[in-house]
Amino acid sequence: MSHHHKDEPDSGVAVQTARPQLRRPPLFKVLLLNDDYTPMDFVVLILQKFFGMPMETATQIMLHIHTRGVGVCGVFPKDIAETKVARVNDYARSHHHPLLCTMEEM
Ligand code: TYC
Repeated sequence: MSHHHKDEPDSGVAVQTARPQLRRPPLFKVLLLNDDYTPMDFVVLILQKFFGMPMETATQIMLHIHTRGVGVCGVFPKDIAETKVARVNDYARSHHHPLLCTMEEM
């Protein structure tokens, strides 16, 4: 049972073929910025609460940010990174700290 009829004109509908390769979604670094006012303990708490770090790792990262000005909290797909940034900034603001969280494409 063929669908092809030689008398039938071409419908003109084009069907596009899919890309042969699936591309990995872009990744984003979530960053914390240093400031002069946010308490060190609060930054350590943030790194534990939102990024699942143990206290020792969180302390090392916090001290890196304090010394160098900026540090990476983790690497995530865009939507996850955006959610982390929003939640960290909301949490910091709700505790009246100026701590700033941002993201950057890798
Ligand atoms: N610099 C702050 C202080 O001396 C501590 C701090 C660390 C603030 C990391 C922000 O992302 C930060 N209290």
